[in-house]
Amino acid sequence: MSPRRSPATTPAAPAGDGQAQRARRSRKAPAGQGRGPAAGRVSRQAKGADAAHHADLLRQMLLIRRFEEKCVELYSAGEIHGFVHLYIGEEAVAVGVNQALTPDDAIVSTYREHGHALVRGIPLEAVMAEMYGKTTGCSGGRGGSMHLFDAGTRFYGGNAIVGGGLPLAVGIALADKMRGDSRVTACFFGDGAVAEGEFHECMNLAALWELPVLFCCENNLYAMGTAVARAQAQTDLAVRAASYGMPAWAVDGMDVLAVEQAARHAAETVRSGGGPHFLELRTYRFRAHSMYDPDRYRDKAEVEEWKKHDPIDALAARMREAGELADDALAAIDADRAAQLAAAIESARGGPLEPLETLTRFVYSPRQP
Ligand SMILES: Cc1ncc(C[n+]2csc(CCOP(=O)(O)OP(=O)(O)O)c2C)c(N)n1
Ligand SMILES: [Mg+2]
Repeated sequence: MSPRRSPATTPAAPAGDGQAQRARRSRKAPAGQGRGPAAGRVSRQAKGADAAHHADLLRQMLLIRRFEEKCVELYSAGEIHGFVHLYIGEEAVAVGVNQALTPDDAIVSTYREHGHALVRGIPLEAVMAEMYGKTTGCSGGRGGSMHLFDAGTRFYGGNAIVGGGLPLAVGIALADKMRGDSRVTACFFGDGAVAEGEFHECMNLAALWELPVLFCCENNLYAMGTAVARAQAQTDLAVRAASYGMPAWAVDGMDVLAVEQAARHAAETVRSGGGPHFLELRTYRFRAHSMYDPDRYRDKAEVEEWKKHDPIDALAARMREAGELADDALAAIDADRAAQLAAAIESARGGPLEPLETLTRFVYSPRQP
């Protein structure tokens, strides 16, 4: 079955009967996502700041892309094992949303979380070592690709259960609210999670208790081999969330600036006590579901069509047009990334494996006095 939506990305739009719901909760109407910087004259200084910001976004997306391309090589060479789910094509989502978060905020993600972990600031060496299952990895080598974790940066997984991160995020947000902290928990999950019962329980509780959660649904049109249109009666996923009385928006997830703008607006309202906010980020994975997946459920032509909307190429083109990207800039960033990755791989290869004697550590929590 072919998906109902074409790659022509939909401009941001409120979902469902959002107006009435927003009026009831007396929240401000969301800004027009997808618009560029404020119209009118832009000073040279502001232009310079924009250029530096765009370069930063480009570097972050390239870090994720090059990291994962390297993972493919290492996996094929038998150096890393287990399940590996690539985020290639979806980088604008993690990078754009992270712009709206502070170090005090929390992130909960899925098994497709390399990008979220890297932009959150978990050191590249610790992420790479985790891919190798070494004790120097961010999860002590016990998690691997699907279970990256780092309490220090408030990165609470890496969760392999579809929809499993949702109740965690709601719980973290409840704790923050009870403590009176003005923190946001950004919860990333796929379109597949929307079909889970816990999705609806979590939407309901978060809206009912006005919890500070930014729900980020990464709608890449497929849950493994099942197209959204085959599994969901309502394919506008933001409409599902809007029915719980929270502001819910669809955003072009291939446009990092549109994602950033929407996330900044949403995070601001969440942080100021406005309750949860839902973003449906319309995106696409260029690679198969995982390294094991032969990818036979979608047309090659569809994949090629979406690749024309590559978020990295799109930002680079925009920067070139604005005179913000020198001809050799991409090559220079890539050279930097290659050197960083080589060092991280070297360090991961040399890291120790967990010794057999301590293998069952952490299986049970120590007895409390
Ligand atoms: C509760 C549960 N059911 C089934 C699976 C098997 N499974 C792993 S990934 C996946 C698809 C999820 O798709 P989606 O939520 O759209 O995320 P995406 O992989 O597209 O990022 C499924 C069904 C699982 N891990 N957990
Ligand atoms: Mg999906």
